[in-house]
Amino acid sequence: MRRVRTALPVALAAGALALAPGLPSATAATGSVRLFSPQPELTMTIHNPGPDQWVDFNPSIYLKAVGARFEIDVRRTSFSDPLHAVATVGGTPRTIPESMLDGWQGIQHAFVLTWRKAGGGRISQTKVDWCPNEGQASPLSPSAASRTVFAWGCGFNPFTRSQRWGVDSGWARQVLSYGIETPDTSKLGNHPTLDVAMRKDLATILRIPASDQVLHLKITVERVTDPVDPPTPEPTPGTAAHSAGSPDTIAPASSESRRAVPRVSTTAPPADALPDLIPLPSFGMSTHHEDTGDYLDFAATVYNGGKGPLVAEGYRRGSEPVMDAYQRFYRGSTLVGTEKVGTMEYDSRPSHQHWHFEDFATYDLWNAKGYRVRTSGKEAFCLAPTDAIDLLLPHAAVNPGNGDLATACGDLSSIWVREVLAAGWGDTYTQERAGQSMDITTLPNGTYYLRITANPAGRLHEVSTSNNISVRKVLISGKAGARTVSVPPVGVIDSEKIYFDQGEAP
Ligand SMILES: [Ca+2]
Ligand SMILES: [Zn+2]
Repeated sequence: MRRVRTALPVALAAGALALAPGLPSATAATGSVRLFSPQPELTMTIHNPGPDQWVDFNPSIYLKAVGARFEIDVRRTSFSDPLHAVATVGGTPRTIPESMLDGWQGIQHAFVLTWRKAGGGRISQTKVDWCPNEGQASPLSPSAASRTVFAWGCGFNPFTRSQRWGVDSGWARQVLSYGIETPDTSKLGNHPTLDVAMRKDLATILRIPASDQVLHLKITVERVTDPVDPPTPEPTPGTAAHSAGSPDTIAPASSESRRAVPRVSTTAPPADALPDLIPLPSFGMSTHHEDTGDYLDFAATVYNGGKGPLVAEGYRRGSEPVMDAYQRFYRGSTLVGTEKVGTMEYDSRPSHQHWHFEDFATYDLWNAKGYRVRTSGKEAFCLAPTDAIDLLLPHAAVNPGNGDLATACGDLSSIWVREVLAAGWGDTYTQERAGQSMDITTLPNGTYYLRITANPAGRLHEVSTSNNISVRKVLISGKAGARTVSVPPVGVIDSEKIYFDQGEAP
């Protein structure tokens, strides 16, 4: 079962912002970052004022990078080291203390929001955490690069190793939009103001001039009563083609005609294009009772710490639910090698219904005496980059959504699939059902070791297989029907607190 992140609530089209960039030439030589609002005068709409009201308000605050890329690099050298963050503005690196970070999730209390009545009296003040990669990113002018290099979102895997956050030169990223906490609306009146201030020590690090550290927004509050039963709009004739599944998003049938099976290289795969599969310690441990059994549930991440993407392609054997799998090697976007690496099989279970690469990882439970007491057997996946694990690796794909090599897991009608795990990225699966989790019904209480082995059959070509096993110490206790599990931290990382506090429900 794949863990799915919550989607960006509001995604504005990049072209929808009418900005007049007017880049100041005085700062262009070294580069700078600036907070700005394209709409300093805003409307807040309170729908159906009263106990069932809802508030429509978007403060629309952006951070723009002028003249140079703005970047914050965060890394953890080992699981026993603290986070180390360096912000680069205009080419000058500056350390951000770990105490300012909200773990891998961004900057703690980055913005202070102060609401005032029309006369100036303060209504409320709140502090807002900030993931610098979370808002909508937009180019400021046609001369900016057409795509952002930064991935969407900050880190959330407890064993993340490095992250890159930032704004490309000539781009802006929304830092506050829908979803901010608004004060008691009965205290707002009709014309409140909102001051948005960056926290002072952060503004100093980012070299934002004092005059730019606070944005002053004038707000008009509008109260409306919506119709009780809004009629469902009838589809307008002629617009159906623009709904989901629009025919113009589906490639013409002719391009999906049977592909020739790739020619296998006669030379060894190029060393400088190899991936490196590395499992992280398992996390998100819990137990559940189902029918007459007790089960150990966990999440497992295998990431690619290598020099090139892991690219596996499947070519179907006629009408069988089997594909021959080939590993392909890329230098940049150039194909530089192909090897045959086993098979892919169609998984017809309801939550899958796509093609799985076989022999990607195995999960085993070992006891304290060194015997393997449980195995989950062969774990097959549709590989995909779910977690940004080590984006400061020299060959990491910072934003793999930018590239042409994307995962396509296919369906029962597929004759070809491609599954990709870009360098720097991990694929996390949670095991939480009978058949996926470990059956611990008859295991005595005690100390165990949960082992994840990547590339267990050694079919995939990679930089090294010496780093293909991770081990997590697991303490099992409780009574039949109510078993419990606990895990000691790994180095300084209390993964369970991080995982469950984030509310990252599987
Ligand atoms: Ca490896
Ligand atoms: Zn699947």
